[in-house]
Amino acid sequence: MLAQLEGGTIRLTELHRFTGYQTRLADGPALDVSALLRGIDAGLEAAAAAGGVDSIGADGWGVDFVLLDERGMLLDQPRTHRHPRGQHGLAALTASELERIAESTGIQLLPIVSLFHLCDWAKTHPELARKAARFLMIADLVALHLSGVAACEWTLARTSGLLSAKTGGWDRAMLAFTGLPEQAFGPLVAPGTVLGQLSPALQSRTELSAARVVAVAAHDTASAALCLAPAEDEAFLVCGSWILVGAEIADGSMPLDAQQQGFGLEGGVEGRGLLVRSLQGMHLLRGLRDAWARRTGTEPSFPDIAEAADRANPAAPAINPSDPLFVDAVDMIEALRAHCPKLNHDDLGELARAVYVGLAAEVTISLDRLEELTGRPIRRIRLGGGGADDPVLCRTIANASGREVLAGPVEASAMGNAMAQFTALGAFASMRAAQARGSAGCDIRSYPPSTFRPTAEPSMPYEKGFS
Ligand code: LRH
Repeated sequence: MLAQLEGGTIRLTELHRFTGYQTRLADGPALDVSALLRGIDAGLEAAAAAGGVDSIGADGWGVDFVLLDERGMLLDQPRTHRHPRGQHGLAALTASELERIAESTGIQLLPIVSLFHLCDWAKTHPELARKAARFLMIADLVALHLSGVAACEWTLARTSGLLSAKTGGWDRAMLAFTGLPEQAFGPLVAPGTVLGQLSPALQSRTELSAARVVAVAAHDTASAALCLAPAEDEAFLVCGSWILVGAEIADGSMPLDAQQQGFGLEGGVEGRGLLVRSLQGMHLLRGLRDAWARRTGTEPSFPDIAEAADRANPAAPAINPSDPLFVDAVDMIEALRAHCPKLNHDDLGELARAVYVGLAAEVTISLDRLEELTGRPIRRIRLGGGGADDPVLCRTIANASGREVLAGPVEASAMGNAMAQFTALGAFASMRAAQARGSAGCDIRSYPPSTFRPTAEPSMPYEKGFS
């Protein structure tokens, strides 16, 4: 994304979009790092063609990581957070160890958390684990590729389950759980830190001239929250593969009972805390589209799926999207069938509606809990990410929760990324100033709640999903 500052507001233009870096090995889902970095380089070439840039920052999804040896080579092909090893790592820990992890780190105990993946990997690869010289999250790896500087950006490191909620630094007891050498966990940097310059090798390869590489709020959720800038009586909702429901906690403290209610404390800019509940999100609809395409030979578009859901039988059941069955479903229609045999699996609209209504119900439960935890009424929802482009999702959430949804921008993470860079370059006096002005040009759509609130029964008690 190219970000340009015009009269104090940020304009984003897409330069290059790519996929193809997710792959599947015999043991489960993995990442193709070469494909990812090739895509990044193609983006840099597009930036050069567009006239060059002053700075570059990488943000990305949480919890996934790489391990490098002392020559900087990958020790193993990274698996994604959907790989079953996370569940194995979590299951091997005792209840009191899990309690200690939750208390020390403030995380939501989910099998996707890096800590659980590392525990299992180190146990099954003891030889390689001894050679681990550097642990990096994926956006940190991209920043290393760009700048030659290996650093762990703080908001992203928070998702690893390896930082102390109290000190904000690496928690040595958690590092010991992983079974990796402590030296592999290098310096932590705050969002807004200038890491260095674009490496000379990349400059010549991509024809992009010198630019600063900035550590932004590298966790995409933190970048999105920065852009969405929820007020005291608002929550943020970032709707991508995962749906993150949250509120900002200015002093970074964790309300009592937050973890029992399914929330974790994540990191925002300037040391702010983000009280977040991670729910399975648009990945369910993407999986449904792909499974439907394989079955029928025609790929429905997302607007087609949304429209079919809108017309579907309103009496059909909804799903509980937090069923672990959906995390790495190879065939989403089969997963929906296993989860809820009562659904008509030959009716795309009915399946999609079950997902929409289930998502909206989970979001509503989360918002109600968030109100209780923070003691603040939530009157509006600032919704960013791909879901902001889906009127059926926005309307269903507004109606189910009884709260106005303000949808947009779709590229909330990229916008937050740009805010951190412009602040680091001195164009904004502070992150708050960037938040106040930066996204003023964005198109925000309002979905007021209707007075009618759908009441579909969930097909599975909500407590049964991981929460
Ligand atoms: C959202 C997100 C979320 C999850 C992760 C897998 O994009 O960063 O916080 O932890 O992806």
